[in-house]
Amino acid sequence: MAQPSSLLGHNRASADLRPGASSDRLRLLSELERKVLWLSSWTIHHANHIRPNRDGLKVGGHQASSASVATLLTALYLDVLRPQDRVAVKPHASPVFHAIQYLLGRQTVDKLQAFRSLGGAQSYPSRTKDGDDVDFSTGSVGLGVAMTSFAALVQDYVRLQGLAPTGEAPGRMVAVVGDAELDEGNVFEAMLEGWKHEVRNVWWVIDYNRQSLDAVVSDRLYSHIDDLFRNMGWRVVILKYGKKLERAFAGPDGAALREWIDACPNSLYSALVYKGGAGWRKHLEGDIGHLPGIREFLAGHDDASLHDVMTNLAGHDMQTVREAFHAIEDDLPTCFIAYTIKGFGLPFAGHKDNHAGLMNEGQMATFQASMAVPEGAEWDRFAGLKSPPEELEAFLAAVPFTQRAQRRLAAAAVPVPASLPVPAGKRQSTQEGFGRILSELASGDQPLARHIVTCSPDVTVSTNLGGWVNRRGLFDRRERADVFRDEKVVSAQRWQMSPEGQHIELGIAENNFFTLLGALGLAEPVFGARLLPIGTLYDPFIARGLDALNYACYQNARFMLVATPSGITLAPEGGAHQSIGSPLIGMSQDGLTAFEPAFVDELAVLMRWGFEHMQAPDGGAVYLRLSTRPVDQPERALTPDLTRDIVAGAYWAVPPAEGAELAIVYQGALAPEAIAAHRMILEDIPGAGLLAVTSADRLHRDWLAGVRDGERGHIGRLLARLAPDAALVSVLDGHPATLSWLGSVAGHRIHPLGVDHFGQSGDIPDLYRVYGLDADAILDAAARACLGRR
Ligand SMILES: Cc1ncc(C[n+]2csc(CCOP(=O)(O)OP(=O)(O)O)c2C)c(N)n1
Ligand SMILES: [Mg+2]
Repeated sequence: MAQPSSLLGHNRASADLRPGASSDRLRLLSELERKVLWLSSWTIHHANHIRPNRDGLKVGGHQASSASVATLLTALYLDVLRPQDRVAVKPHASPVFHAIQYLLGRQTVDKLQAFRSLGGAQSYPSRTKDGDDVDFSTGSVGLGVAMTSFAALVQDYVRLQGLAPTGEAPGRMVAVVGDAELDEGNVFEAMLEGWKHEVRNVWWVIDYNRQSLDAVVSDRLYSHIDDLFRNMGWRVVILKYGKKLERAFAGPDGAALREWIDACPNSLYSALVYKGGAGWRKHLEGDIGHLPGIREFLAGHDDASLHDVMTNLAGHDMQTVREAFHAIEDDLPTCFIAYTIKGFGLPFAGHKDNHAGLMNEGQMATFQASMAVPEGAEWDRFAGLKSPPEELEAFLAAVPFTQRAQRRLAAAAVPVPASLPVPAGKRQSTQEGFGRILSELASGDQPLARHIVTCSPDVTVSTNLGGWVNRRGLFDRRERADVFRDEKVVSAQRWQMSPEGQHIELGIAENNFFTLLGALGLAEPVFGARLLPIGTLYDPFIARGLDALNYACYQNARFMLVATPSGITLAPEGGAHQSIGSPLIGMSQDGLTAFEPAFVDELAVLMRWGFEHMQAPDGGAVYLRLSTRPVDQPERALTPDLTRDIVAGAYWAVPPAEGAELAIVYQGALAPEAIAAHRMILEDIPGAGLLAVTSADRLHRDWLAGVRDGERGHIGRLLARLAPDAALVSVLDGHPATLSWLGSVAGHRIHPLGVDHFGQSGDIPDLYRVYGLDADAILDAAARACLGRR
């Protein structure tokens, strides 16, 4: 069996010295582990074979993946974890997680019976949809793993900053990892970043069943996995063989048996696991049967017990697993590589096609009999177990993990001032305005600023966070000098690092950036600390971390994403950096409200709203798409009506005459072109309106909600001023579909301008001309729109 390159003797824990540990404990845990295996298998079976199926679709659920971690998860939840620990369970072990919570009285039978159906236990553990206290959702493999590392960083941050409840020991951030999850690059990106930040209190427990979805993994693949971890400062604990195998190895010619199994290719081992005792016997006889000790060993076991010994991998050996977990007492990041068998204890154990395999009725009946679960008692918590229910009940009631009723925490809201300062300046970009607003906040002593934490994937300075960082410093667990400053090298940036710093500087990996934003954005429920995370990156590179962004939103993490520069307006910076589809991402991403202000006063309004939205019970994350283009700022007062409309997503910059036949609609950095074109149009169409859109996302959402109620929302009310057959010309530096739907609101004809191809460097006049976004292009579109009038 392929194994990590070295087995460290000192990592093999030998005795459980924990107070209270006893053979009783082991007996009860082993019994409950059986029950967990039963309940998880039965939950999936019930959903697929017993519950009525209305649409003919496969329901699914993963009996083999679940069986693989029954021991590990039972040991963790029923013995090892403490209330402050937080866990990401590999997605396909959801039934095991729910079964354990059910045993603990934290999950209902109704939800198990409704597994994978509406309102039931979720297919993959979900912190927002499941009621049994999922800490971190999983589903997209690799992301939950990385999440634990960033959560550990956030735990350090809130503790060192004095933002977390005091008097609590730090929790361990634990990921139960499918071995194929390590194919995902984001896991290694997270490891590297974790190493830079010296993360602590992270455990990754790898369910090393050497099988993925399609296949048995290559023998060579994992030969260096432990080195990889060690290079990143992790302790590696390899759990390979269980007590029965270890005993066999200690017997006559046991060394040969160990050598045989160590050398056994993954696929042969898996095939023999599937075939059972006779298969083991044949191969052992053929390969090492000439040795007297092996002959004796084989003669001493019937097929069933031979199979039992040969499949006694450490990940299924409760005693070995407990010893290993309890042996860790420090906070060094620790990776447990636990050898397991996919489908352990089930008829398709080890079969290469078992990922989606389900026991059929006959196999389930045999399995049920072997579990001694009487018919009708399938959901019973203790049926078929030997220990008396009172003893099991008492054991479960004393499980350390549940000794605190509430593991989800709350923190008081931070007051948000009635308005944020609008930086003075006749001509500035939204990106510059953002930097100045934050810088202003940094120099004050408002509680809001204390709770803001910023982060950026190596674009802190180029996204204008420099002023904030100069004042608030970088976060590091240790005090670190700013060498350039100490050496009197002139620089506009002060990079003082300390535990008080409020900026977390990341390497370039955007996936890490979004995972960190997710972890920071869950600081309240997970660590009881109120954070207002702001993350900056270049708008095009949202795509680079999109799955992690989606993952953060899926968990209802609260953060402010500031993406700048954006679109083709970054002009000379080149075609590779142009973002076209990001406004559509902003519109379509659930849990994220997207804005694209044109002016700095709008930005101040939206940031203020964002800080409240990030804290509201029914709020969410916020995305601000900004630009580096300096534009003339309007001289105006932010009246309550204007403020409200900026937040609602649009306002009339120039209101149309009642019944006007044309309106120009713009979003973001193209305001000057729209304003110029509109001014020219007024000569021919004096009543034409100019509509400023600050959030296509909010307008669209409100419109859709209104459509359901027979109304047209905020945008419907605005457009009602136009003639029923009026024309619209919309323009933005992004995909035209962002605004083209406006034509449907009141049945107006629309000419949507925007960017639908990209990749060209240039200056703004050239690019706007080439892509058809300049004032001339808007005028042309308006003329065509008016000519095409019915
Ligand atoms: C990002 C992503 N890609 C693909 C999948 C589909 N998928 C689900 S499980 C799986 C293989 C998982 O293997 P492993 O992590 O070893 O878990 P096991 O089933 O062996 O417990 C794949 C490819 C997914 N869930 N997420
Ligand atoms: Mg696997």
